[in-house]
Amino acid sequence: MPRPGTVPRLCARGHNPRTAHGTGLTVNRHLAIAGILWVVFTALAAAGTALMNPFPTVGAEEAEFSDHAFRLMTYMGSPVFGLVMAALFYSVVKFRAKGPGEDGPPIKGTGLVPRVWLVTTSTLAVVVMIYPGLTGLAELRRDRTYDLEVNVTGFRWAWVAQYPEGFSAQELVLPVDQRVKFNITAPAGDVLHSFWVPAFRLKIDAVPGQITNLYITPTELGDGATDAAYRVQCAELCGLYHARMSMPVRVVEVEEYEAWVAEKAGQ
Ligand SMILES: [Cu+2]
Repeated sequence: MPRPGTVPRLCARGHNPRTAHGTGLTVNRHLAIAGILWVVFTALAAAGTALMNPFPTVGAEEAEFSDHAFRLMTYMGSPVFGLVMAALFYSVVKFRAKGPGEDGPPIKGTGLVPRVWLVTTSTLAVVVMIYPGLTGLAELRRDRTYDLEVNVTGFRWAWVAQYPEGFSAQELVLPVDQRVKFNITAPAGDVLHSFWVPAFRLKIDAVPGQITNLYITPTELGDGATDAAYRVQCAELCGLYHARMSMPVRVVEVEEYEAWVAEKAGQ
């Protein structure tokens, strides 16, 4: 109760400042409920991450690497997602407009909450740039040894693979468990393309007149005829037939690969 002679301070809209705008609850109470919602939404997001498998076929060592990074970042994003959803959901339910023309009070972002938010999300962003970002990139590129070298050229709108034996093919056939160095390019005067095999995850630009490299070790047999993850797909919008700029990939046993090479080279 206010002491006799004192007038309880009211906000501009006539509400008691200790309760949040006519909801009858104190600010602390609102924060406590929203906090519980935050925990619930975070748990849901983390559980979804643990249960989901959104990845295409894992066809190479490098794919596991990439999937691990993706999953880790989804976990790290769960509390951020949970907080946004809790604030959104709670506001929609509790602070819903009572009628047309009613507007909420303006929020001035100079308090503790926006500062903590800014520092936390910036820190998270910098952390993922370093790990798994830069450290992962360094690890993927450290080993420059390879068993097989294949040149791949992308142009509007197809791919061609050139093998060391001197023949070229419009399918990419690779021996399983052999580390392959790809030399990727596009003809001068063409446009940028991007070499990407979903089953291998890694992706790199095919730049006209330049050579870029990727090192990939396929670990699972696969065939583009039955699994769309086994295809070279252009991943850089390059014109009218960009979406159809693909080439099937086959990962086969070493003996089968050698037989295929002998057959192609003998033609
Ligand atoms: Cu392209």
